[in-house]
Amino acid sequence: MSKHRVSGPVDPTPVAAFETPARLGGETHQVTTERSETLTTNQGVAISDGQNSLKLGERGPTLLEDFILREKITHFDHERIPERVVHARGYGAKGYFQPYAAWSQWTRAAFLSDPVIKTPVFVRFSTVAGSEGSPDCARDIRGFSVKFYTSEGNFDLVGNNIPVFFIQDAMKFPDLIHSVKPEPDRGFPQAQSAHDTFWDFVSLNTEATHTLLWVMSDRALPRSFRMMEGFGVHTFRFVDNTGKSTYVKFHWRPKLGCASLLWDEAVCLNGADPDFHRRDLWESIKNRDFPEWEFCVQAFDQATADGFAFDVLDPTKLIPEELVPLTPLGKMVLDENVEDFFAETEQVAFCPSHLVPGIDFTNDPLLQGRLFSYLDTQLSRLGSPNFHEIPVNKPRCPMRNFQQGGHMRMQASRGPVGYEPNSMGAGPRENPSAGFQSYPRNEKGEALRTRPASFADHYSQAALFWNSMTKPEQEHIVSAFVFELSKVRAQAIRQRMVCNLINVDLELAEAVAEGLGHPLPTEAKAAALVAAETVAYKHPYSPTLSLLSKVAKSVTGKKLGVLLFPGADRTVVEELVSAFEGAGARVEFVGAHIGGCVLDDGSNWEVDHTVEGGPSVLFDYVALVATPVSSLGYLKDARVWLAQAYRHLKPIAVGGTGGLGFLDLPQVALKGVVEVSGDSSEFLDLCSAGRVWNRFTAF
Ligand code: HDE
Repeated sequence: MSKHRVSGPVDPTPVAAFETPARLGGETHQVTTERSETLTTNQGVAISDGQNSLKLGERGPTLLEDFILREKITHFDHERIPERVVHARGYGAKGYFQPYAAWSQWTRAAFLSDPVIKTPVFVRFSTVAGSEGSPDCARDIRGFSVKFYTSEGNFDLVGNNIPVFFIQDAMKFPDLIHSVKPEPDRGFPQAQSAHDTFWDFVSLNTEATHTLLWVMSDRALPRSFRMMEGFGVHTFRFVDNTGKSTYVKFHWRPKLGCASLLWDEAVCLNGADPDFHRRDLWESIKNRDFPEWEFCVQAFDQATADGFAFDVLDPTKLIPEELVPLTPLGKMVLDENVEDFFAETEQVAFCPSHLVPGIDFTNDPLLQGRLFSYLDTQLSRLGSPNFHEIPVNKPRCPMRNFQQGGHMRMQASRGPVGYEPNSMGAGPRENPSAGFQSYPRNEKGEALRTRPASFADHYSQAALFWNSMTKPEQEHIVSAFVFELSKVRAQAIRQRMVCNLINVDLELAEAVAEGLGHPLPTEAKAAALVAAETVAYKHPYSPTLSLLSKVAKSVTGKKLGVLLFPGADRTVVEELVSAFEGAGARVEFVGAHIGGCVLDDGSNWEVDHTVEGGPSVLFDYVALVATPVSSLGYLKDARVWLAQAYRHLKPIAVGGTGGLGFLDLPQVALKGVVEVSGDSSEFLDLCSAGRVWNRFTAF
């Protein structure tokens, strides 16, 4: 009960410091006139007046000699750097990685060699298509980038929350991104794939079909970064001390399980709180609810790879876990928020080419292109080949070579020798045993611009994904296709896309066609069915692909919103807080006024939001503690608040003297709605089970 403060009457005297409520991090913001430090220019010169520029006479022109004004404005003018061309909208946090055991049977990487080693990490989550100021809850793939500051140098694992990608060859990346970004003539739509150019491109490039199914699924609407899986996508290699190579696919598994938003919820959230995901991450770290992931690999050898009906170098394919199970290698915990968003999250520079000994690339043609692209993009974004000297990018192990000069060079050269080898005994030397050695691949062949035949199957794994979904997940995929394609102006594009879907599943294609109101052309149907017979690879069902199968049966890490009415029963309020906080959830209060809500015992209960500022969409579960004497206007707001939660299939509790009668609903509609009084265990159980999926079948 301790965290929820009950305040007395409002003190009208001004205060020198204000606090964010304990539940939101309990920060103290100082508003003090006492000077602890002197304001200075960037040259360290103390500033006597920071409010007025230097003028000739009281009402005269500003003088050019005002170096303090010019320095301040010049710095301000240059505050922005180019945003990332993709993944511009992102949020970072810091933490550590620790292996569960020594993994030397697979890799010589030091950070995986001993369970006592804690390696610091910086992680950045992002959306792909939107610009830096776009909303968090857009339908999109999420970036999941991890920088491991290992004792042997930085290892960047720059992955996504979806295990496959749209294209097979780096050559197509600029086209893909141009198609999803705002159309160049009009500059919109922002952060959306629901427009002609994207669907034109992906319907012409059928290799995108598998990833499209993922992006139309609930995976593209994560509830929280903390409840999202991560994937390295490409096949990488581990290399051990003897030079033996083992293929690996990297996976991150969230400790809180997976959870996603409904489409309508995401749309509402983008208005109610465009920072929903970043706020969620920041608040949970601030509250010491540290997000955690298990780092896992699917490890396999060449013979196993040769036995698959797909090519492990094709980034549009995953390896079903039934074929190669996951081995958890260790855990990553994020326990520190960034101190300065720009210095860290904006300036962090991830490059898939940042490897450490013991890890190596494969010939995946998408990965090969990325090895060039990221270093190149940092030069234009951060403006200097010295971006590795920015603290967030700097290795935490000794770093020494003979590179010199360049914009914003920080590191001073030592002595007269700037080259190697040298005979003057100066500087670092190569280290053949500890140094990075590329895996000695034995490659030969002609220089060709071609795609291997082993990359030609574009549909089998899309079908596998579709078949592995539960009923609600399949319905969401259909609705997403219908929504997105309904925004496409060109009918031919809509038609082409629906015809492609016949190759995945006839029922899927028919459902989308019906939603759009376009009948499926009979010839396309017949041709696709014949083609389906010739598909080489058939893996009918992989339960681990379903997100719903990974939802944790617990309220831990989730949020309960309690709507309070004046005169609400304090014992009910306290019971909810103790039950939900005890189970690891957070509880926030919504009231008519931000100044608090007076409860039945006369105390003033602190609230976090007004009804308008705290719509029910912000919460996973909602409760209403009502009284029969409530004001009519507020009652109307409360009904809208609840109706939205009801529509979003959220468990609902109604407590206090108002009781369930308040809702004025027929008994049959009360699916997932319970009454709470002295004991909220029934409500807690309901919430632990997740959304009330069968609510609408109740009618
Ligand atoms: Fe990226 N990608 N990408 N990408 N990507 C960038 O690098 C690129 C791809 C991913 O939090 C850029 O620093 C090419 C796959 C993430 O800072 C850029 C190709 C995957 C992030 C770039 C791909 C990713 C980026 C933009 C195809 C999942 C955010 C800014 C050959 C495995 C990193 C930057 C962060 C960012 C290029 C494909 C993930 C332009 C050319 C596949 C998570 O360099």
